[in-house]
Amino acid sequence: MPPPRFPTSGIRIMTTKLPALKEWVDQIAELTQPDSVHWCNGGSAEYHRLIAEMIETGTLSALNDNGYPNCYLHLSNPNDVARVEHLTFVCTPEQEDAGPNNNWMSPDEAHAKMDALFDGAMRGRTMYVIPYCMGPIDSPYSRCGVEITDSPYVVINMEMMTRMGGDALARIEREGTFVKGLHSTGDLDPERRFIVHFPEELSIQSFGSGYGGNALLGKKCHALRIASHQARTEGWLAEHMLLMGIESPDGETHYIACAFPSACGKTNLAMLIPPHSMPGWKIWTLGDDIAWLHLDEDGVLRAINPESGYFGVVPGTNEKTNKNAFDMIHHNTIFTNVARTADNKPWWEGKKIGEPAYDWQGREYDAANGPAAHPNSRFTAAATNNPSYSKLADAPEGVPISAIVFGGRRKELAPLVYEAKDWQHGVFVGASVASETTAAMVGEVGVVRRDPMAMKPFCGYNFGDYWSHWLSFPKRTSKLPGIFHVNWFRQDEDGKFIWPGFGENLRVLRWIIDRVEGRVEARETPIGFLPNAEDIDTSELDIDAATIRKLTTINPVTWAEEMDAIGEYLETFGDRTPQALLDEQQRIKSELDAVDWPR
Ligand code: SAT
Ligand code: MN
Repeated sequence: MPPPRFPTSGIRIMTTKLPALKEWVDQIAELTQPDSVHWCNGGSAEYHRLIAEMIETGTLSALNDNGYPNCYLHLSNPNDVARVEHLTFVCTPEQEDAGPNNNWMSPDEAHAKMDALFDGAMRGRTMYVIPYCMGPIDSPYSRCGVEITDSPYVVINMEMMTRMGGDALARIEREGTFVKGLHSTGDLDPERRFIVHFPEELSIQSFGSGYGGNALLGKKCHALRIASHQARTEGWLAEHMLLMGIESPDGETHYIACAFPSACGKTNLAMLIPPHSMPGWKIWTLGDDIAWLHLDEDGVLRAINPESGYFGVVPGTNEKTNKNAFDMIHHNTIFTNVARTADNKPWWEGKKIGEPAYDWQGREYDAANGPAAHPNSRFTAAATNNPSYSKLADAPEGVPISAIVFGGRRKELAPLVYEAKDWQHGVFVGASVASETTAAMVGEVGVVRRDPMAMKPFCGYNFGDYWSHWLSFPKRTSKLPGIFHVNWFRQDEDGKFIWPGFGENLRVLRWIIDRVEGRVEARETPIGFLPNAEDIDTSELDIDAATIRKLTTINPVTWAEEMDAIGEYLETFGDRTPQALLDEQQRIKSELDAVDWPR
């Protein structure tokens, strides 16, 4: 065998028995011209060596060992701190197949553009080859990929977020297929920044950004955009959902999957600590961002979390809002774009301890420059660091799902919780989710936009076809879970949240489980089943009856307007919109106009 054409970085020379993988890696090295190629094995020696190298180059700095052992801080280029939806493309041969929900470029144009950007892009850099597995390494539901990147920051994040290295490579070699992800930070020029997906080719190319969702290609690019396409052809669902187990005092555990848009509290809900008034209840976290849902042989919907770590929003995390996360990020954590105290500890708005000396751009802190930590600053931590980690997160067969919960950030309109009448209505509820935008993506914050199933930025194909796929499940099983909608974010006229949220949300999840188990009555309204106010446990809460009533009733006039807006939205998908959703919209609209339903 001839010697490798590119020198390796010397720690461990790995290559592969799989010709398709070897050829692809060679071809990318030829195109990008790195100084060296490093195959990542995912071990802790590799992790620590990369950390040491990054500290040396200034890409990373160590935080105070006293209080934050094994914690590091990375500061991004200030122009590169969030996902860039306007620079993200789905490249299907036909534009219709990407749908109005995606930016589209023809595959030929995208390849030409990306080849030009990647040409020689890794000169002077090391090219890392990261074999990874999304999901438990021995699960039939898991899928593998290989990310090639020139960013050591990406490597250490992928190490926490995915099962990466030798075992993943062995599975890839066994199966012979993998998703190809190519990434370079390029020169971080926003004018030369593109994240493109080729679903038919099972490949992703990302250039010009080092930020989370743009650069950790296993996450949104693979586990949602490419996987949603695969899921459609293979009969499963790849969703933007947290996954959690809720154990009652008598030891009964229900698993639920909840879809909320980015930075709407998925991580907080997934790891919540039960309120004082609910002794004996326990929460088990399986995932905080992505769930893959499959029907098993018995027709039961089961879920796995394809990830193995969290890339969570830091600001607002404290002992009260999320004690599990707060404790978890005191060790073995990578912080991105937080501030620092004078004694080199990480600091963020809402931490409630200490004060900032340096902001997220490394400048001396000055309140006139805005928040000390970037509003979308993040922590990366391994899931096993979480005190509420569920060992079933590693179970190859996943967990059975009792309820699917949709939600968004709505200061008005949407009640605290309601239940869809059946699966078809539930798909309509998911399709009509709207939420105020957050700092997780570049753009204006606080604007209400439609975000069906919290998948607006992540569905790799036409939403019309996606809804049809969701609607096809009752043909295959009679054991589907209940579908619900929640809204933790209702505000009063002064802009104050009227529901306490955080751990108290368990009170609402309890109602959901009681509904699933048929243990509690509800009021049937045109939009679904609403709780009777007395069935939401408010013991030990400082909340009055009028507020609870407001949270559990709907305004028929504003809801009729909402139905018109949903109808208009659905029509933007033309003849791809399933008739069943239009029927639901019509039914609800006309029922709202009638007067004889319980308000
Ligand atoms: O940037 S990520 O996509 O990883 C986080 C998020 O926006 O949900
Ligand atoms: Mn997310």
